[in-house]
Amino acid sequence: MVNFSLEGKVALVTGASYGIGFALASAFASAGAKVVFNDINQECVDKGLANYKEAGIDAKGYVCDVTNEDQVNAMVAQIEQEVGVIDILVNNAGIIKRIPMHEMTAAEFRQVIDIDLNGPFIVAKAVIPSMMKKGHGKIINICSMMSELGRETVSAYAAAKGGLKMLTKNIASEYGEHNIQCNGIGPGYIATPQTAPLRELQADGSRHPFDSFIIAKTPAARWGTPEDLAGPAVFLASEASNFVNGHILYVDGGILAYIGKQPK
Ligand code: NAP
Ligand code: GCO
Repeated sequence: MVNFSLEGKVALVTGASYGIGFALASAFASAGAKVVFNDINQECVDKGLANYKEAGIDAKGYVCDVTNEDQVNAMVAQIEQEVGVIDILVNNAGIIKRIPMHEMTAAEFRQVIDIDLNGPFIVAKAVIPSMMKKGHGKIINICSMMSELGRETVSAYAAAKGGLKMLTKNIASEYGEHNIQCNGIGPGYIATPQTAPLRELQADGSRHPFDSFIIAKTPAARWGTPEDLAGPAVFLASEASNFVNGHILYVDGGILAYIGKQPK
């Protein structure tokens, strides 16, 4: 019997007050997991708690900046004390800066790398020792189309997400013998606050050019929703994927397979 259940598991999803993280944590709760999440300040955590309560989910929220190792270690210790050892980690927290590379400051570049790549390292490092003691664990890193492709203005983000793909493969390699599986999910273009600027209607009411571009590049001819990622995430968090390790599962509606719809 294939086991997709997360019953009795503790799942930490970083940056999960809303957006993709919220959808994944909600799916984990539906599969039986006890959900914990963090966000960067109490206001965001409180908003997240209200969102989970509205969805009928009893989640616990913690204030923690994933780039701050002391805060991360303290949060993990508090979760272990209050809820239990973390069985499933989703490194979801992330930012993007869309700036032409020759105009981007080194500080801006470093900030994206810090949150999108150093953060997942710090949080994974914090949860692995207890997973090793427990004899199992699941780590899911939220990668991107930019783990494989580049585009104008997202140099820092692509570098971070490309690095996150390789960090995923390295954690899989180093900890597979401890029955810890580390995989990535590579979402396509998903309708969340992070991509809202790319979907804004133009002054004349027409679609944003980038919106039309993504529709033409996606065989499904639509943007993804956070809920499109839920099933793949539950699969990778469950025992059904115990022999899947070091894999980046692209959930992109077919973007990476498609040259794009030819202009009429
Ligand atoms: P989002 O709506 O911008 O949400 C990102 C979350 O991360 C927010 O809750 C944010 O909190 C939190 N966060 C940012 N910096 C943090 C830090 N230092 N410590 C803790 N939390 C932090 O993004 P999203 O679209 O849901 O994306 C979630 C993940 O999926 C990101 O890693 C993103 O790169 C990736 N992704 C997104 C897409 C897409 O099309 N949307 C596609 C592929 C991959 P605050 O609100 O407090 O800043
Ligand atoms: C962008 C978008 C993308 C998505 C996602 C695609 O500006 O190109 O924000 O980067 O966020 O990462 O998979």
